[in-house]
Order: sequence, then C-alpha cells, then structure tokens
Amino acid sequence: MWYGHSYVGQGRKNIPMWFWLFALIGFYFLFRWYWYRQTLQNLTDKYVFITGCDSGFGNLLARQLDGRGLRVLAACLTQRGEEQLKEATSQRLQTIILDVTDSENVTAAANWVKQQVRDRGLWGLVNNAGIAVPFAPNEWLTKDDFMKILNVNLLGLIEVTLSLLPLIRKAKGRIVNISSVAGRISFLGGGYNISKYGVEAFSDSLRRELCSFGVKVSIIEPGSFKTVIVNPKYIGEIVPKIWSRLPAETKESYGQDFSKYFKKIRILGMMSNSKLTLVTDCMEHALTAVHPHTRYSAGWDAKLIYLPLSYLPTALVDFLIALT
Ligand SMILES: *[C@@H]1O[C@H](CO)[C@@H](O)[C@H](O)[C@H]1NC(C)=O
Ligand SMILES: *[C@@H]1O[C@H](CO)[C@@H](O)[C@H](O)[C@H]1NC(C)=O
Ligand SMILES: *[C@@H]1O[C@H](CO)[C@@H](O)[C@H](O)[C@H]1NC(C)=O
Ligand SMILES: CC(=O)N[C@H]1CO[C@H](CO)[C@@H](O)[C@@H]1O
Repeated sequence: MWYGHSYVGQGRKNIPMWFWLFALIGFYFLFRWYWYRQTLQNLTDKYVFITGCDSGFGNLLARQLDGRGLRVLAACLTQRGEEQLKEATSQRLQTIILDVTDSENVTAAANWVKQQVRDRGLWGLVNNAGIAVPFAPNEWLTKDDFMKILNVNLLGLIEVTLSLLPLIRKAKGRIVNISSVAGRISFLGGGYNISKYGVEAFSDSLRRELCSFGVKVSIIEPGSFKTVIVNPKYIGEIVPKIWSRLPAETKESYGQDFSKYFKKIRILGMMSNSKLTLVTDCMEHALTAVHPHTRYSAGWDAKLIYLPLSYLPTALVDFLIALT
C-alpha cells in the first residue's frame, strides 16, 4: 500500500500535471483543426442554388464558388444583376430571375433547378436574399412595413426552402441560411430583426428534422457589414418620409430630434466590416467541408460584442444598449 502510493507520487513528479493538461488541450485543437479542414471530393459535380446574387454576399459567394469549380445556380432579382454576374463568371454558372415573394416565381425556379440538376439532386441551397428597410422605432411603423420585410426574409426563404427540399434530400445536401447578429439581439424596431429571429427558429427546427436524412443546416450570423442593406442614405431620405406620416401626438412624444433614435445604427455603420469575404468564406466552408458547423459568426463585432451580449442577462443587455 505504502509503496504503491509512493510510486504514483514519483510518477507525478517526473511528468507534471500541467504537461498532460497542455498536451490534452493541444491535441484537442489539433484534432479540431484537422476535423474541420477536410474538404469534400468532386466539388465540380455539385450544384448550389443561391438567392439574392445581384450584390453583396450572394454575388461574392456566387463568384467564389464558381472559381472553385462548383456548379452555381444563381438567382438574381434584376436583369442587370444577372448580366453583371454572368460577365464576371465562367460558363458553368447559370442564372435565373427570381422574386422570392412571388409563389409562382418560386415554383418556376424550383422546376428550373430540377431540370438543371437532374437525378443528382441539389447539393446546396444558400438562402441569402434579404432586405433591411424600413426600420425605425416600432410605433412609427405599420403592418405593411413589417410585412414587406417578413415576406422576403422569412416567408420567401421558407417557401424557397420547402420547394427545394426534395432535391436537397436526394443529394443529402446542405442548407445555409443567412441570419444576422440581429437574430440574437434586437436594437431597433422594424421587421428585419424579427425576420432574423424567425430564420433562427426555422433553421433550428429544420436542422433537427433533416438530420436523419443526412441533410445539414448551417446558420451564418454576420456582424455588421458594408453591403447594400446598410445604406447610409436611409436616415436622410426614407426616415423623414416615415416621420412625416406620423400623427402629431406621436411626433410630440418622440420629439423633433428623431436622429437620436438612429444613433445606434450610425455607430453600427461606423464599426461595420468591409471585408465581405469573412462571411462568404463561412458560407463556402458550410458547403464544401466534410464537417460543417451549425453556426458561424462572421466579423470581429459578431464574435466579440454581439455573441457575448446575447448570453448576458437581459436586464444587463438592456442597460448596455441604453447607454449607446
Ligand atoms: C468522385 O467521382 C468519381 C468519378 O466520378 C467517383 O468514382 C468517386 O466515388 C467520387 N467520389 C466521391 C467522394 O463522391
Ligand atoms: C419570375 O418572374 C420574372 C418577372 O415576371 C420573370 O422574368 C422570370 O422569368 C420568372 N422566373 C421564373 C423562374 O419563372
Ligand atoms: C433556414 O433554413 C431552413 C432549413 O434549412 C429553411 O427551411 C428556412 O426557410 C431557412 N430560413 C429561415 C428564415 O429559417
Ligand atoms: C443587433 C442588430 O443587428 N440589430 C439590427 C436590427 O435591424 C436593423 C435594421 O432593421 C439593423 O440595422 C440592426 O443592426
């Protein structure tokens, strides 16, 4: 008994505890790095359908995946967007005009995708199309203002997903939804943040349902990025219109200096990243890695500010947001 005890003690002295701890942590990170860096074979056989390719993340992702040899099916809202994208990409990339709020258009697009992919199925769906305006304090807005955004960002996304699910199941493919840090904390009124909360809920339930079919669902949560969605002209041009239709009593209660309600947005705008590839690289990983993540947060503000904030007690977050 006594000897055994002493022997174990000696062993500990020779190779200290902290060594094992560091070795374990090191091994964990090495394994993690290896696990997530494995890329799929035969990318050139895979079809990916992306909505909202006219500009911003969708446009960049379409060009990025095309460059890697995937077969990109790019949906644009406008003909101009379609033509510009075609000029910048290879012959492999196919485009279509799609308004995600129009059910007939969505059905037609799904049929078109089916013709393209044939019996291979659809490897990837990237729900990227989205709008952010109008936003303002909630009381200033109407049901129509909310509907406009929810129709594109939430219902449009749901309909596109539902109509393509059979093709995605067939390929045991991937669904990538673009949410936002706004899907975790809401600063300001309007349908945008609501739509992003909805996307998170939809994606979560979908991921759990489709797991048994071999379909993987990832959510990308970018911080604030300089895309068309964050248009600096907004506060100067659209907000005054919203303000002018308000009843006198509301105007009086909120006060003439309405710019203070948009201060947070201006701060967000100043902090916003201009490196859009931070986000499209996450999307690319979700589509091309053997083991994609469930959630990606892109941008230092998402990682360092919004995510930690979303885990703090509500009262504390309310206090911090009121400070800005
Ligand atoms: C890649 O394609 C080749 C030939 O088309 C096929 O034999 C192989 O199984 C494919 N690999 C994977 C991982 O799908
Ligand atoms: C969607 O509607 C637009 C405009 O009406 C049309 O140009 C486009 O071809 C339609 N898309 C599909 C897939 O039918
Ligand atoms: C997110 O993904 C799910 C499944 O991948 C899809 O059904 C849904 O429409 C997407 N969008 C939102 C807003 O959840
Ligand atoms: C936290 C956050 O991102 N909030 C967003 C809420 O929605 C507005 C637009 O409607 C965004 O500008 C905010 O960034």
